Order: sequence, then C-alpha cells, then structure tokens
Amino acid sequence: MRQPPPAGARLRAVIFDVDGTLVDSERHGHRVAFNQAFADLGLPDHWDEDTYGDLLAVTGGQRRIDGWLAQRGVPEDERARLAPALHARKTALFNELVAAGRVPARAGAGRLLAELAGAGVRLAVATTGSRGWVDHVLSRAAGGVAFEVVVTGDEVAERKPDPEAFTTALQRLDLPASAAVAVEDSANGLRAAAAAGLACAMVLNGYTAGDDVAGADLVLDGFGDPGQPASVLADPHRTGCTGVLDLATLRKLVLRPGP
Ligand code: XBP
Ligand code: MG
Repeated sequence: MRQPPPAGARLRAVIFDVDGTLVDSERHGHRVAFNQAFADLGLPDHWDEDTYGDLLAVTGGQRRIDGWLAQRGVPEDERARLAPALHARKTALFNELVAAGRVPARAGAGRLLAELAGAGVRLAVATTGSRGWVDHVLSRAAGGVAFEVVVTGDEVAERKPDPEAFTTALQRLDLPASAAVAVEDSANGLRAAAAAGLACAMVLNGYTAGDDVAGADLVLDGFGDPGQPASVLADPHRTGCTGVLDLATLRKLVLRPGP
C-alpha cells in the first residue's frame, strides 16, 4: 500500500512508459514488424489486430514470441533458436517503421513533455521494450526533449507488471517514489508503477481501454490538448482535471491525500 507523501512533497520527476503511452506503437508498429519477421524467417504465423491485443498481456517481445510458439507446440530447443532470431529481425524492422514515421507520438504527449521540461521537472522512461529501438523512438517522437534516465526491458531481470523498471528508474534518479509520478497506458504498467510506490496517471488507448484500472490515481483516454480534451474516466483524488494532462494536474497527484 502506498504511503502518503511527506508534507511539502513536490513533483521532481515524471516516469513515462513508451509503448501505448508516449507513442502509438503496438497495432501499426510492433505488430507489423513481428508479422514481417515471421514471414522473413519463413514461418506461417501472423498476428491479426485482435490476436495481438490478447498477446499484449505478455510483456516483452521475445517472451511474447516464445509463448506463442510454445502454445502451438514448437519444441523448446527450436524456440530457443527461433525466438531470439525473430526478435532481432523484428527490432530491425520496427526501426525501419520508426524511420519512416510510422510510429507517431500520441496526441498531447509532446505538449506535456515540453511543459515538464520547461518547468525543470526531470524526465525518465521505464519501458518493457528493448534498447534496440527505444532510444530511436524517443529521439524521433519526443519533440526534442531529453530523458535523463531511460530504463529498458533488457536491463531488468523482471518485466512489468514487476516494479523493477520503475524502481531502477527511481534509483538512477536518486529520488523516492513520493517525488515522482508514473504515466502508463496498461494494467501491467499500472501494477508495476503502484508496486514501486508511485502515483500513476493512465492514458488509455484502443488496446487498453478495457484494462483493469482499479488503483489508478487518474484515468484519461489520452493526454488531451487545449481545445481537444481527452475524456476523464476516473479522478479519485478530485484533481479537477478537465481532460488535459498537464503539470498542474500531475503535481496534485504527488500531493494527493493518503488512502
Ligand atoms: C511494451 C511491451 C513490449 C512491446 C514490444 O509494454 O510489452 O514488448 O510490445 O517491444 P510496456 P519489444 O508498454 O508495458 O512497457 O519487442 O522490444 O519487447
Ligand atoms: Mg505501455
């Protein structure tokens, strides 16, 4: 259970998820790259949009491939060879999609990042995705802001919903959880952030709209922008957010009353 922040706590950092949060990457990005990798290696597998949505419950692309091959009966020694090869090919293909501009930032993400950077709030990333593409995406889709800390899935022992990516980010920031807020799109991400002791604002997307958001500190269906606000789906701490996730709102999550 999270503890209320100490009196005078203030927002020092925001830790963002990448896939589905900062960038709209899964349906027309990773999924497409996984399918092309299957084809390139001569495999018949193909993940349609609905199937891929179900497979997102397994975080980490290589684990996702391995689990898929296991459930269709591919022996372990063959999986041990195929899954890394498929994932390496998929990562190269995904980087090509990024370079082609096919992995866009979500609406409002750049606005929020610029506001936070301008106010001196430190920016970090905690993702289950791989280093092989994360920096590339951030350099293309983050509107030129720099992330001080970037923790990727291949440098932690346990992927989300385990909190390790978030606890590692906090260690590298040298901050307590009470000084930061996480921004996530999925139930796995929320569970990871909450287990790290972080307040968590959620920006749901098409794939995660049905996720369990119990325990989230704020739930919207996007970042929103002035003139184009997102829908506020839950505001348990009564921040008064009107559909634009901004610095003032995130500050209220750090200062939220205890449970
Ligand atoms: C993202 C993931 C990743 C991506 C694919 O989860 O689970 O596996 O789908 O990237 P989150 P990789 O947004 O919760 O971090 O293929 O590099 O794993
Ligand atoms: Mg995500």
